[in-house]
Amino acid sequence: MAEAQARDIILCDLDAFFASVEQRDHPEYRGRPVIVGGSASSRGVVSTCSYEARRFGVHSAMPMARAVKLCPGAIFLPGNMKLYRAVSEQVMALYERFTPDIEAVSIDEAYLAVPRGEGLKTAAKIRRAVRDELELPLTAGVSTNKLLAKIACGMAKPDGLDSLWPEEVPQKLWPLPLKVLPGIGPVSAEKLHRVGIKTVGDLAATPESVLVQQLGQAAAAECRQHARGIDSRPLEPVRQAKSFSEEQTFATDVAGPEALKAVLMEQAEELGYRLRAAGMRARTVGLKLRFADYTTITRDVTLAEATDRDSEIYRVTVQLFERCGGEGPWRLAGSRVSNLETSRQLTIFAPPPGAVKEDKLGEVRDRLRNKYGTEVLFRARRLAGSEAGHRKPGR
Ligand code: TTP
Ligand code: MG
Repeated sequence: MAEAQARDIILCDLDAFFASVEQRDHPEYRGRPVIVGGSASSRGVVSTCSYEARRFGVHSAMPMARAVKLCPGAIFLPGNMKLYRAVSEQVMALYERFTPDIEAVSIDEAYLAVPRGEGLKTAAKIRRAVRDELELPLTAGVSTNKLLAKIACGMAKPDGLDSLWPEEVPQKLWPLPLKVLPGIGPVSAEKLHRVGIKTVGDLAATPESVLVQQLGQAAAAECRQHARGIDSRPLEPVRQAKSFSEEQTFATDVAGPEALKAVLMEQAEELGYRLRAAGMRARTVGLKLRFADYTTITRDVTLAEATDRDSEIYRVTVQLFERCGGEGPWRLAGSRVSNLETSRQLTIFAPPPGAVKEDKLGEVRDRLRNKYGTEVLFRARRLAGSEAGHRKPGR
């Protein structure tokens, strides 16, 4: 616990995440109510909505049919999970520049630990970086434990930053209604209201025996701790991805080696991008091929140096292809990078000639892609035929 006490905890939570991504990518949606979710006709529910829509009473998990009634003038969107997952990866990778101690708790929410005293300063920098580089609004709450960081974040929403230190609990937390405490849902709140407990301060002052009658032993003890701002849960760092892969089953078998190589080029660019977005490099690069008769081969090579460069991934998959790809035609081609390490473990060797230039180019490409999406950039060398077929990205 000594280590936990020496750190500040920041909770970062993007505002109206899916809706904000849509407003970022479609300027015409900005300032307007945007509702993302399933369709009303198929009994869909709201995933999330912009703050403009929240003013009409729309919220997550509400039946879409009700959202349509409350806010008929909104922009209704089905959402794009693949895009939101990719943006989430970028956001998490950005956090890694500020601290290695990150626990992602959902697609848009993560706890970060930083040295004691640096929480507010770091949170402000992170908010600015997410705003400048990814053009998304982020709210951050800072304290010395997860519970208070989470409550501080709730107080600062949207697009804000706030702290709630343990010594401020009586003055800032106790006047608030019970629902600000995670774990107190509408049912528990109702039970406590019935015995006159309305604020967090009321809860903190109630003898445990009274709470046990209302909530049961375990919940009663936890609620009393929470009402006093006490939370001993440690930060549990996320497990890193072990590999990234891309594969394509072709609509019609690919016959020529050049067309197959164009597919590998596209996959190398995708994998390089995903590695860089996650701040990682791969030591192993692999190739998977399926022939017209369904025979499948996989081969890989472990490199002397980990890489996140498209050209290096492509060089290795083409080498494997030339060695064991046979004559074709091919039904499926896949590329995979594994044996991942974080980019912070920098190479002690000088980069090979041309690498610096490519890294700069890669950086520009990544920025453009972050801004305008996947399909905007591709190398002229790619053949039109390689776009056909079914793509399956994986971890
Ligand atoms: P949240 O962080 O809970 O919500 P939010 O980011 O939309 O809004 P805010 O944090 O400002 O209150 O959830 C993150 C995303 O997860 C959200 O954009 C959509 C998705 N989600 C659902 O699909 N269904 C749900 O019921 C909830 C709560 C979220
Ligand atoms: Mg959010």
